[in-house]
Amino acid sequence: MTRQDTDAAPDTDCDVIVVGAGFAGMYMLHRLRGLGLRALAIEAGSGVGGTWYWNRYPGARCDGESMFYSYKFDDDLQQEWNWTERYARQPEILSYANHVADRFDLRRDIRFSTRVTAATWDDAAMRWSIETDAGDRLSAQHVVLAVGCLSSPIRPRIAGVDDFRGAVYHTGEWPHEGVDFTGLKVGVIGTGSSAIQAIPMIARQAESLTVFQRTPNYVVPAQNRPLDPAEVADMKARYGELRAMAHATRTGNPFDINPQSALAVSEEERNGEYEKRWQIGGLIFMTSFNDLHSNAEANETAAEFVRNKIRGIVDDPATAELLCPHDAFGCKRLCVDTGYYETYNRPNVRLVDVGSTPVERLTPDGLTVAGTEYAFDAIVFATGFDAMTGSILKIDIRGRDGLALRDAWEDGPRAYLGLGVAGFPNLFTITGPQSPSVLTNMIPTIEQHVEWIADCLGWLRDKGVATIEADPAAQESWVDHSNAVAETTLRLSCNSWYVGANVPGKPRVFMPYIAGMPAYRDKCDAVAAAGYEGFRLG
Ligand code: N01
Repeated sequence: MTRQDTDAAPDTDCDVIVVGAGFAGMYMLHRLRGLGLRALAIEAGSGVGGTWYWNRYPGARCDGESMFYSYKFDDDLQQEWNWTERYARQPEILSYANHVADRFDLRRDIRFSTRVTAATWDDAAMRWSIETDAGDRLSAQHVVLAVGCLSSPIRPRIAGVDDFRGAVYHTGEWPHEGVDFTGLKVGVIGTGSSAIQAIPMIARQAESLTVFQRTPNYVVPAQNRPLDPAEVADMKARYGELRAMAHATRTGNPFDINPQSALAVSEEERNGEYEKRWQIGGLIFMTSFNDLHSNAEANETAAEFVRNKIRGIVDDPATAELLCPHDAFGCKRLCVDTGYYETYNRPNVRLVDVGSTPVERLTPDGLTVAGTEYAFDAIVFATGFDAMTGSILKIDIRGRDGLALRDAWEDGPRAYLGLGVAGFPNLFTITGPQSPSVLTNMIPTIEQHVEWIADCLGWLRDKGVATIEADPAAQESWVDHSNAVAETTLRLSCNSWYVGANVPGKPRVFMPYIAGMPAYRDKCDAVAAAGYEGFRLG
């Protein structure tokens, strides 16, 4: 839709427009109401839940532990909700999101099935005008972008996509009614977290499954299991203490962090530590030693441990070697599975390397790689997202003097604390670039941002301040610091979505802030305590 005449009268006036009604948007709305502000959330989906509304592929579940991947802001809420598995499945997380929406009566202030298309700052009025694909015209003093970090699905530009006569799916836009693959020949493109969860499930249904792998990933077992009600009751009795423990870690997860170097112990002791964590299951493997992300030699010990696991699980040696990753361990997001490697022992599953020879094109019957045609009834793109900036830049955002955010971020995103952007007054991002976001347990991290923004808006109102905007010098200094910390790690050494490498033409910038939540939180608190130091107040 085209940008409307900015002089036309808005149909709704608010104090704050929140874009998105996932876990970030829902809590933001709740806190804004608590401040007595008039707030409205705009959501593209027909329901709440964000990521968990869209990602309904078979096997979708969170790889953060459910007792911790949940809100902690309301003790009654965390006491009354009962998680049934160590890692919750997508339908359970979506039910939880709906429960939260009902419990706090959020839906009356959410406009569903509506996508924000443009937001324009009016310097004279000191307000934002917002347009949507439903033709709404809204005005607000502040805008909060709660659009999610992995919410803009991408399909690779492969020739002939429209030629294929079978069904095509993307894991991030899965049909609500589900897909029955029984008796079908299925191709899956991609081997990231989504594919690794979907592949074992699809393999059980399909007549045959062919996986097209460009880069193998490190995968550790979830060791998922039902939660015992007695265990849940015990954890709930100690929830405050457990949450505080998680809060103090870099990622906001309840991980036992080994303070030793992987190179300071014998090989036997090192492998014993890896084996212990492999058996515990999940992302706790990442904290086996303190230098896995900073020291290449230490990193290689973890990498080789996982490769040996793959060689032990996968029967066919050639397939096992193809599945062995050679990037630095943990450079790409570590994947957590239930039966992923075992799936390659099934007679109906095969792996095709497209790292050396890419998928050439889709044909009416399937796709071709290196001159060989593979015939399919259905193709699943598990090809990921334009992460962290994709959903923000889809909106035509214009700040002071008509500055387009797309232009301001032409060389990569630049934001102060991942919360505000110079040139864009009264605009906040939740879990935005240059904040810890995707490197942490997202729901508690969302809570920290929402609470900081709510406190800020309350403070501005009490002081009679109309505008707040990141100071360009403070922003540059924060971005430089964020980049400098990233350079001390091995995370820049591979082509991950963290650096935008999965999107052709996207500037290569390590987008999240990697120094961890405690350091980040202290900085945010100090900025607020100093009267929002580094922001210009008007
Ligand atoms: O996406 P991805 P995802 N030809 O970008 C491949 C979170 N998440 O949806 O590595 C062939 O990781 C691409 O190959 P390469 C989590 O943070 C969490 O799986 O770029 N292949 C890669 O293998 C995760 O990291 C959970 O070489 C192509 C795959 O597609 C993030 O979301 C569950 C290709 C994309 O993997 C994204 O995960 C799911 C091409 N042209 C997701 N283009 C849990 O909590 C791309 N690929 C469990």
